[in-house]
Amino acid sequence: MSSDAGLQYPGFSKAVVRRPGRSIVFGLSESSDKLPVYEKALEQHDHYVKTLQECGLNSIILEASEEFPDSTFVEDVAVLTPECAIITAPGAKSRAGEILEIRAILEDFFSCIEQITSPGTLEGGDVMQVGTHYYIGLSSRTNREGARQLITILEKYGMTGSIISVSNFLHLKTGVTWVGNNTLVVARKFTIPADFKKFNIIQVGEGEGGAANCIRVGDKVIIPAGFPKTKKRLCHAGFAVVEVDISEFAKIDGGLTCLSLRF
Ligand code: CIR
Repeated sequence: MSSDAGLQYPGFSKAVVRRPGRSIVFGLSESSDKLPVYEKALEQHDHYVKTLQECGLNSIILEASEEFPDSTFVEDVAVLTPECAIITAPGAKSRAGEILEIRAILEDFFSCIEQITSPGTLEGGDVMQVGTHYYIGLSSRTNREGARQLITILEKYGMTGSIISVSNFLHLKTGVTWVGNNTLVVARKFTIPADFKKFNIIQVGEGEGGAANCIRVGDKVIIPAGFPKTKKRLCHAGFAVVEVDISEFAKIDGGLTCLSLRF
């Protein structure tokens, strides 16, 4: 496992995204009473997709689904690996139906599709890939059975997984993301487990909790706009940083990784 820690970040070439619908105002939220403004969310989403494209990803843009207010957060409904796609079993009841359409989309790109099944629950925001190893957060959305099923699937394809407890955060990747070069970006409230001691840790700046959820694409690290201290730390560590404003999505607990499935 430790040999995976220094691996190059995977060379993704594509991203699946789903445009937000007007129903985004009904998205689940634990952190704020503020409602996203639909028009602004659309604008920010366009800019997000453009940034992924500029970083070299071809985008597969799905139409909005009004039926599922949180469906723009496509990351939660699948875990994509180089060997297979795994359709998840969202722990949030209102999101369970989101998995149906995503399977049909992914069938065009993956010959092997697996599925997490009840009583297991798992959301992609709880899965952090580091090389061929996947850290799985146990959260209010992902249970031990869901994590166990995912580890069994990963092992079937020659990959590995292990469990990390998550508290204080919606998902594991709300508190920590891997940006390659053996480096994790970590929120200040995130309790660093012993398993993570082998990594270089970049702690986000004071008052910049939202900055822990970043995306590495090619040689760039995309961070949410408005976190200058964290940006400086990443630049200082040698990363090329690009900012994207996702303030409307943050109002309903969404971060940068949740808005795409990269593979
Ligand atoms: C939810 O609560 O499911 C959405 N409002 C936010 C999902 C964010 N997803 C993620 O961090 N992977």
